[in-house]
Amino acid sequence: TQGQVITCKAAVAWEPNKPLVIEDVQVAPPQAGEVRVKVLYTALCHTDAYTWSGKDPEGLFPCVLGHEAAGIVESVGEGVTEVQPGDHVIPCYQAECRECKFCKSGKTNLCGKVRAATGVGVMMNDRKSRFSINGKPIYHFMGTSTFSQYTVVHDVSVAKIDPVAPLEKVCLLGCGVPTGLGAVWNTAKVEPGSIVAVFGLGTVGLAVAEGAKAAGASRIIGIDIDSKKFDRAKNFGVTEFINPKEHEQPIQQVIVDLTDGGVDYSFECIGNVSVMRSALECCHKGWGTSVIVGVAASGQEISTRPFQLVTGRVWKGTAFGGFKSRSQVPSLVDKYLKKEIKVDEYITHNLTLADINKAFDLMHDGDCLRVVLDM
Ligand code: NAD
Ligand code: AHE
Ligand code: ZN
Repeated sequence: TQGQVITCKAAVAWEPNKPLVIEDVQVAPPQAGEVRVKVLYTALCHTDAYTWSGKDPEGLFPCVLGHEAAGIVESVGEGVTEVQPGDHVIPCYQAECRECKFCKSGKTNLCGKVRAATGVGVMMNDRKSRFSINGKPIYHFMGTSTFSQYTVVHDVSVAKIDPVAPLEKVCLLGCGVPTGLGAVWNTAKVEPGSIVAVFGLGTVGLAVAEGAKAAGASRIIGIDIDSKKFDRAKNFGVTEFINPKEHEQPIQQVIVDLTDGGVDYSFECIGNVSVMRSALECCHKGWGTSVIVGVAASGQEISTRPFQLVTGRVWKGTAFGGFKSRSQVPSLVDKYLKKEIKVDEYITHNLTLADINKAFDLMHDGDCLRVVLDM
């Protein structure tokens, strides 16, 4: 198949909110600096649902969504040296070129090399898509487009992992789990003994709890409007639960009262701007730090009294938990193999690509964390 167009199945989002359609798509061979990957397993993340909804300013249609996956390199384009056909890989929506201003800064995991192209659904080389249906181009998404049996990614957007790792599990290390762990370890740098609040107990929030427990937090307060989430959350490290619906006072006040003035660290893992405010304002005066992890829709804005920051609270955000993708995803896979981090526990459902619309429906179900699709 090397050098040839591959025709395979992919779930195409033709329009916002319209059911995805399994189509025969043509996937062009990788050009210079590109890698064609046979995707074996992909999970669904709430960011896919967000873009599908039409609220993402970077959402372009028709497109192939998907960014949490694992697969095997099928072929590589000219000049690609770090991976070769047969390598097991995790596509990384957050690239790492190790050469740009961002990569060299030592201050961020964001990379500038291909971001301009991935934000508009094309590849960097010729600003065109590698996906088409009978000659009509279909946009890429987040530089990954994993809801396809084959995809083309930039070589700076693919992490080579230990071939021993079960791809049907480690696909989760492409987004949600690292995001939560890294928000705690890299962005907030939670110290032992800290009091932590986690808003939203989905995959990302539970990974925050897991990371906080590993970091030695003394209390991990989980906040969710669905009380059923608490039982499961205990297994991930949550020690106390609050349902804002069961309180008359603003939730930040409830938390401040429970913690002698506020928490040391808080994490918003929902994408709701009013919860982001609560998460900041439940932080302790003088040092409390709040990390925004959730993605809020276009047009939404955050607000608080500047006095909150003047008096020492810190507001931050994180993308992919601050992990440098190509360098650190392989180590996360190794940590999973050594049973130092959970992955299996976040998978609640397994389906096939043909059932992708059912998988999106399942995401609204309170019991659902990650659905993994066998491609
Ligand atoms: P999820 O839907 O599984 O989890 C959200 C949880 O929040 C649910 O348990 C829900 O019951 C709860 N919730 C909803 N409204 C609430 C409210 N008002 N108060 C308290 N709890 C509330 O989602 P997820 O897959 O865990 O993703 C969480 C967010 O993180 C999404 O916005 C996603 O787009 C974003 N995300 C960001 C990054 C990043 O790099 N920054 C990476 C992955 C995901
Ligand atoms: N296009 C969206 C941006 C969405 C966003 O913030 N994405 C996160 C990853 S979410 C993964 O589930 C991210 O890493 N952002 C950094 C980046 O470079 O995109 C919008 O709303 O505009
Ligand atoms: Zn995601």
